[in-house]
Amino acid sequence: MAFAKSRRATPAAPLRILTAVPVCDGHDSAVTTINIELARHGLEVIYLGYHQAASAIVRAAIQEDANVVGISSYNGGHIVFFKEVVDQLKKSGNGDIPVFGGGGGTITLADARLMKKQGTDRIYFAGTSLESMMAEIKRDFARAAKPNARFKGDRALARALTIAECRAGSLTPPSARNRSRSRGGVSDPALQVKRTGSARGFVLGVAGPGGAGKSTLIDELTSRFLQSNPAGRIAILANDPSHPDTGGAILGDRVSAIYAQHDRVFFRSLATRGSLTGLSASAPAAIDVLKKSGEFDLILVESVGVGQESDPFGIFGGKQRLVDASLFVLAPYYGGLIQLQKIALLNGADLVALNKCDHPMAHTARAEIQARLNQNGKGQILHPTTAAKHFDPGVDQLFAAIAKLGGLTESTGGEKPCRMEVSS
Ligand code: B12
Ligand SMILES: Nc1nc2c(ncn2[C@@H]2O[C@H](COP(=O)(O)OP(=O)(O)OP(=O)(O)O)[C@@H](O)[C@H]2O)c(=O)[nH]1
Ligand SMILES: [Mg+2]
Repeated sequence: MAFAKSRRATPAAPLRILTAVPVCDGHDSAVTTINIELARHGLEVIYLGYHQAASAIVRAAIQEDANVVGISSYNGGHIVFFKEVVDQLKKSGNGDIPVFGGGGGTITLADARLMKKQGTDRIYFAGTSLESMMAEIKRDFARAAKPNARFKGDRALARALTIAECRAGSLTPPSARNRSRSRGGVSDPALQVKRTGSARGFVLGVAGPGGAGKSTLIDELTSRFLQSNPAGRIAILANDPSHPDTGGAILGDRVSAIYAQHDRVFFRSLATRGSLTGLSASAPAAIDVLKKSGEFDLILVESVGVGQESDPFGIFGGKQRLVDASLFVLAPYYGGLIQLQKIALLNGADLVALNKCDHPMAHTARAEIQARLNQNGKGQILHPTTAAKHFDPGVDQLFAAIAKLGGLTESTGGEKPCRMEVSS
């Protein structure tokens, strides 16, 4: 589906496929090839990465409300592994999500027959043309995203977000989009999930250039949240860009999300589907759904990698304000002083982090950015962070600042790793 060519007001939603690799034994290029090919054919690929347990794949499939799970396996053990994923999906009441995949020459015909009996939808063998495989996937795994009263817990929430995404459309003209947004408000029964309380949740928007470390930093902040709020739940809405030529997308923020495996984390990826704001057009409705669920103390919204002019969260008042506070994340290689002056979000962000402080340019960057913030005269403090390192004191301080703004319990310090309490 090409956004540029489509003129329909509400184009069919792209198929969302979750891909993962159980163990990477050196055969890492196959999943990359498959992901790229899927996106090239207009699919949204939620990529989980390597070394994924069956429970991790199942959790992600539920929260992402994936149409289908695709597993690439070259390390052996496929008969047991695929069965485990299928069984866990069924056991959790999500057996409607099919599981399929491939492993080149490592999965034999006899293996595939047995796997089919055990519930795997199908296996693609070496030699299958990529074109025919893509055509079959698009034909067989498309589905209408309808409300489903049987879905419980995270799947019910996930389906409400899917419906919000579909309703927001992509190429709808602004007037139609506003109508669809108001239809997509939580008064719409399709977007209501079982409420556990009144609307709540402190919403923090996280923006910054592509690759600055937003997702990694969010993951480290998640760890601090889990540690310091023993009963709280956190939601992450991770926006990534759709390709304007094909309509497909590689939604890759889960690759950095180690702590998304915790029971108290809800993680959902959103493709921009032609929206040029740095967020999916469904983001306002999605935030509403999460808030009205009453389940979350903190809701983090990651924008796509944004440029100098962007205002994804409406913090300058030109459009609806979507967040309670905003965090702008920069890496030390932003260019020079003139580039810093151009970045609008540095004027309005409540919090600013210079990430990748392990980089040789960080020292100079820190001085330049702090000077830029001083010129704003708003008392903005620069938080130096190294998100790639666990227990970074800069991330501790940043979390403390967020907790203060959001009325959350502050971290007790990063000396203890957060325990991964998972149910399966
Ligand atoms: C490239 C390759 C390598 C490269 C990997 C490079 C990399 N960075 O990935 C290198 C040279 C490193 C390598 C090394 C080895 N390899 Co090798 N390798 C291959 C080869 C030729 C292609 C794999 C590939 O990436 N294909 C590209 C994908 C897209 O195509 P495909 O694999 O044919 O998959 C099809 C479908 O299965 C499907 N598919 C695959 N995954 C998925 C996922 C989803 C979601 C979907 C929908 C579909 C799908 O898509 C394709 C459609 O045509 C395969 C042969 C084969 N075809 O399997 C052997 C193969 C997998 N390797 C093999 C072996 C033995 C090895 C080595 C042990 C060799 C050695 N003695 O050192 C090492 C082990 C690596 C290690 N442990 O470190 C054997 C495995 C035998 C077995 N039964 O286990 C194979 C089958 C070759 C053979 N016939 O003997 N290998
Ligand atoms: N050296 C170093 N690398 C980091 C740090 N934080 C993140 N990275 C790495 O930077 C790369 C990009 O990180 P992400 O967290 O995916 O960045 P992002 O801003 O979310 O990227 P997009 O969502 O694509 O815009 C990854 O390889 C991370 O491991 C850091 O503090 N130091
Ligand atoms: Mg990211």
